[in-house]
Amino acid sequence: MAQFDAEQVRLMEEVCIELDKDDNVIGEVSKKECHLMTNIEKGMLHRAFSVFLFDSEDRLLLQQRADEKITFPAMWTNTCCSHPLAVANEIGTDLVTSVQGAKHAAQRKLKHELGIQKHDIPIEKFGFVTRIHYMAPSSGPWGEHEIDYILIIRSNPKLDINPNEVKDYKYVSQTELKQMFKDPKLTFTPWFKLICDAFLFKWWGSIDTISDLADEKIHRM
Ligand code: DMA
Ligand code: MN
Repeated sequence: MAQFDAEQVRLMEEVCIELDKDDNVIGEVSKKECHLMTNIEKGMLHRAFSVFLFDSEDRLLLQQRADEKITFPAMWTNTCCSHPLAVANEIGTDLVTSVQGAKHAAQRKLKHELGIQKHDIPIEKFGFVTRIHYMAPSSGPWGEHEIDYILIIRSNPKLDINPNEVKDYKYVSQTELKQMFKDPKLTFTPWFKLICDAFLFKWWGSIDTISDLADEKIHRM
């Protein structure tokens, strides 16, 4: 790990939630162990969340991951992604409590990555839409294999960017995002592309009534 950023190496010690393929909690495992392809190839799966934050002009806040990130560095992606941890207010035992846990984790990481204060992102303003199960290799020994809780929120937050996490950010309309996808100089995270291709442009335009589109399914992608 000597070649990696010390702070990102430290964060690899976080304790993630290990799952079976139906999203039942089966254990606790370090972020590092969860993201090694050798473990993923044996079926190891963990819980994650992805936030899509839209401003009052219906633009989506994107971030470009920092060069320091160990997985998927420098790629453009949705507002914020991370993992609910195996701690009391983030781990859940059924779908209702797991969704609540993902929202608490989202508040924690929106603050850590983008400096967004809780009053700009109150728990009750997050809408849960669905869960996505996907696997994607990154570079070297690293990859992702997650059940990802998709959360949507409307807010015009004040930002205070953490450069160890985020290299750049941008608010985009649907047209601007489609233009970005055509730019060969830009790269995007695999989960963001999957979610855009399957769902995002259907959700966009219904952000304030997103719970009407919610389901209890786990979409295997
Ligand atoms: C992991 O995101 C979560 C998903 C949905 C890929 P991440 O690599 O940005 O996690 P962290 O910010 O905790 O490093
Ligand atoms: Mn992960």
